[in-house]
Amino acid sequence: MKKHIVVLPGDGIGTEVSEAAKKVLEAAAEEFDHTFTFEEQAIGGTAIDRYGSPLPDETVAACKNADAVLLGAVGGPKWDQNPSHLRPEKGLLGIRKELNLFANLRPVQGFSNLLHASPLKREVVENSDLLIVRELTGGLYFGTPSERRDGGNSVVDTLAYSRHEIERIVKRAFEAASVRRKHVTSVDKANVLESSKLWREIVEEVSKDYPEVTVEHMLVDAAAMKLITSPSQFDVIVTENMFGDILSDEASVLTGSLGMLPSASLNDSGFGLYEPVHGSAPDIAGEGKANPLAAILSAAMMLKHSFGMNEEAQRIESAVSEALEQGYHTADLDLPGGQQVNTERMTETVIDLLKA
Ligand code: GGG
Repeated sequence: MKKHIVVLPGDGIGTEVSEAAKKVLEAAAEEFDHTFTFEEQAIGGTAIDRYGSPLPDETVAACKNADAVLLGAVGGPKWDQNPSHLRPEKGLLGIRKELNLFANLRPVQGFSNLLHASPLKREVVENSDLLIVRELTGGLYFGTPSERRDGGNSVVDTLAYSRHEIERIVKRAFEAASVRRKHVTSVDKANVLESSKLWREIVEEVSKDYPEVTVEHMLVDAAAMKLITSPSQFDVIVTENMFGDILSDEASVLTGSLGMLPSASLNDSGFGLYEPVHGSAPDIAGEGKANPLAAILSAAMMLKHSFGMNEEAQRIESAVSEALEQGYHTADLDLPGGQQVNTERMTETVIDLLKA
């Protein structure tokens, strides 16, 4: 199969981890006789510095012509004082909106020999295997107006959702649950927010089309607590944009490191952008210390979700698992007795095991 992939390295460790994922995709293509072509484009702070925009038109056009997009990370202190239209994050939110990537899938699955890498007790982390389905193109991150008023002394952000936006993400979650353990936890703040009340109503309506899937509603504060005290009670969590952003970072504690969490952001037709959940980690950028596994696992998600290459994706996931079993790990993971390696060596190890 021939596939054209646009790579958006972005900022900080984004360049290092996207390069690692690209190398693994090249190795998978070679192993399975596919032809993957890659085209690099700018996004985030790097794009601001180079082109004066966090999301240049050329980047959007290239992504629209691609079969899939691989992204590293955006952001960094260099651009922290920029006005909001020149923030790196504007590029990431913009590309999600441009490509209509409303469904963000964030699987959280522990690897057996990383159980003690989590600060949580082993019995809490064991058997945690959940999928966070985060709405990605609505809510507070996109609502207007979002502005300062009264000479900067007051501020407004808008949390807006339409029925259509809620329905399509909730359906995605039920579809996902129906091929997993058949349980959906819908997370909201319906005791306070009007948007959450509509969210809850729609979840109830959609659930009628999936009688085999059980559903429960949970307030976001309770969900935040249960995620790290009894994570095995969750199968699929569906929630709005900001709650999903926060809960998935929290859930990374279950895997031992934020550097282990991959994600897929999909539109209606299976087109997707794939990126690690972590950000640009400016404190370690350029030092070769970054954990490439979240980006590599995101590449595996690309093969599965956008290209239907399940065997190829499985091979990458097994190679990652095997590398960790053999004790290889980057500095973010505490694996006593294992071998701490840099980004490049971790990537090479995965590639060697993929080809073995
Ligand atoms: N690879 C993820 C990334 O770059 N995250 C930085 C960020 O701005 N995240 C906000 C979000 O994911 O909504």
